[in-house]
Amino acid sequence: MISVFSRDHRLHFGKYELIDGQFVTPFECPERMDRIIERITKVKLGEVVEPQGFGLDPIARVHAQDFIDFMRTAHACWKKRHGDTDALPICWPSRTFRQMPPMEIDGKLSYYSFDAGTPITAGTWQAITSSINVALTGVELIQSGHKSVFSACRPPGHHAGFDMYGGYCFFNNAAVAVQALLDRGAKRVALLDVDYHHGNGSQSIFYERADVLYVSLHGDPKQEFPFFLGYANETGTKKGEGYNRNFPMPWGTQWKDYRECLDQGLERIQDFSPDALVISLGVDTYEKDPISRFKLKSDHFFNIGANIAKKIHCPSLFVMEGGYSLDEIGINVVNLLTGFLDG
Ligand code: Q9C
Ligand code: ZN
Repeated sequence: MISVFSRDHRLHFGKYELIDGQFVTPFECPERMDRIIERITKVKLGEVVEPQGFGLDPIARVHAQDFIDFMRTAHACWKKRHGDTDALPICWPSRTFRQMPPMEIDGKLSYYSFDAGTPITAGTWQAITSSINVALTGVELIQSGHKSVFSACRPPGHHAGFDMYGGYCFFNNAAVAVQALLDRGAKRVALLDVDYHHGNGSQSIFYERADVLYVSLHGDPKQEFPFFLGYANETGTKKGEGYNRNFPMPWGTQWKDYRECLDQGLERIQDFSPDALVISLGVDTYEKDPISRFKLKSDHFFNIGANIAKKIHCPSLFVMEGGYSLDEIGINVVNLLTGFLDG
């Protein structure tokens, strides 16, 4: 399988995220991607190519223009006020507050974000635009005839919505890829999200649409981040009614139960008969993931890949999302991709 990768991901490296009542070095760190690429090279999965540039227009197909402008200028504005530290929000426009972006950078960070785990740094803009280019180069390769492609996106994207960032995500790489596939002629695209966390951004972006089917397997939001989206009764609305499918699962979920949900999700995708499949590929479902609570073992990632390949026969773009166990992230990602190729 061909992979797309850019070293620019290293330019995003926050110093702090707020977790369990403390500021700690972010789990979402550059070493994650280094480990993945090391493993791809070691097992000779296939060629690794650099991304092309696509500009900002494909991002504006999914994200608000004011949000894109905010992202481009956020750290420079922050630096003027506070110096070259991580830009982090301090409060949120919760219930009963006005929903509008204020003038000052501190207020803007609060308005556009939904958590304090997603620092904006001096290199974040370059890293997130590069991550989008990695996804879009994947689209280009799919359209030039590759049956499957791995886009080694970092930072990840599935928590990012129309005008909202958080959960380590800024721009929604998978959603931008889905929209690009549609803009280039696909009639229906399925987005399968196997990251441990619900992809609230991806769900919201496509919630009213019937040309994109979103299927997600994740930790139950009544227990797990992002807490406020991802329930089974969220099925889409208006034209999109029936085109959103959530499989929330409890802490401690093992392969046997996970597999049943995966099969159901894949059956729904089969019925949809998509022209292309995008997979939001997170491996934070792994038993030793430091921030997650599912119990999948490394071998089970082969099975996930193989089950996808057995049931869905259309061009497939894998877009990297989460996974935080540094020692096994490369193994688990490559197991899933290899399982897909062998399946
Ligand atoms: N105690 C992705 O996997 N922090 N984002 C959770 C749990 C945020 C994960 C805190 C986790 C975001 C792409
Ligand atoms: Zn995740």
